[in-house]
Amino acid sequence: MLTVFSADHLLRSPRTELYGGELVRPHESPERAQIVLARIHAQALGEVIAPVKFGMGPLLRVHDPAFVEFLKQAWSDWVAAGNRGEAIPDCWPARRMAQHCPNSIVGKLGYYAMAAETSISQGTWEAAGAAADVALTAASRVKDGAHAAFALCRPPGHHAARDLYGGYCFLNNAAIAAQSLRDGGAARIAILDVDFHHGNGTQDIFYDRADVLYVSLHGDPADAFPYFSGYADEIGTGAGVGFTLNIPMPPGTEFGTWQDALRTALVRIADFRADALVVSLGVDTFVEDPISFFRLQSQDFSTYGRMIRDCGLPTLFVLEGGYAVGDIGVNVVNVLSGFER
Ligand code: SP5
Ligand code: ZN
Repeated sequence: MLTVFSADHLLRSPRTELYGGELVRPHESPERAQIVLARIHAQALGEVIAPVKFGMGPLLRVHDPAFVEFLKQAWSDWVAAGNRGEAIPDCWPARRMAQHCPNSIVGKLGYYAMAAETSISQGTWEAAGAAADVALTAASRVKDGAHAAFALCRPPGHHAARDLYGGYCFLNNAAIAAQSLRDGGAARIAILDVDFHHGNGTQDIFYDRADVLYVSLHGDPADAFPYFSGYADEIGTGAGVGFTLNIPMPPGTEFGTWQDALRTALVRIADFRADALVVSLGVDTFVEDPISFFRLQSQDFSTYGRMIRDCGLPTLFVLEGGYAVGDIGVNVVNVLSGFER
């Protein structure tokens, strides 16, 4: 399988994550992508290429222009305002408050953030843009007839909505890629999100649409981030009713239960008759993941890679989460080689 990778992910290297009331070294770290890349080489998964630059056009197909402008300027505005640490919001437009975008950079951070753990740091915008180009380049190969491709994206994307960042995400790589496949002529795209967390951003972007099916398996939001999205009764709105499928699962979920949920997801995807499949591939379902509560073992990733292959659809894998850093390479490449087997 072809991999697309950009060393520009290294430009996203924040010092802080707000976690347990402390500022800790971020779980979403540069080592993650380097370890996945090393495993791809070690296992001879296939060619690794650099991305092509696509510019702003494809980003603006799914994101709000003012939000993208905010991301581009946030770090320099934050520094210009005299702040010494990394950029973290401290006030939000909560219930019954005004939904207006303020002038102040601190106000803007609260307006555009869906979570506060994600510090904005120097180079964040450049790395997020490179990750989107990685996804778009891999999508273009699938559009041109590749049976599959892997976008080794970092930072991840599935928590980023039309106009929200957070959950370690800034631009929604998978959604940008899915929309590019639609714009390239595919009538229907299915997105399968197997990251431990609900992809609130991807759901939000396609929630009122019948041309992009969003199916997610994740930790029950009653117990897990992002807490306010991913309940089973979220099924879409307007023309999109029935084109979002959420399968939340409780703490301690083992592979048997998860695999049953995947079968349900794959039946829905087959029924949808998609032209292509985008997989939001997070491996934070792993038993050793430090921030999650499913119990998948490394060999289970191979098993489900094969199950996804059995859909028989052209498939774009887009990297999302996975924080057991020592095992992330094995687990990701197990999915990809399980698919190729
Ligand atoms: C892309 C992705 O996987 N983003 C995940 C963002 C999760 N951010 C919040 C993590 C809070 C975890 N709290 C867990 C407590 C464990 N004891
Ligand atoms: Zn995740």
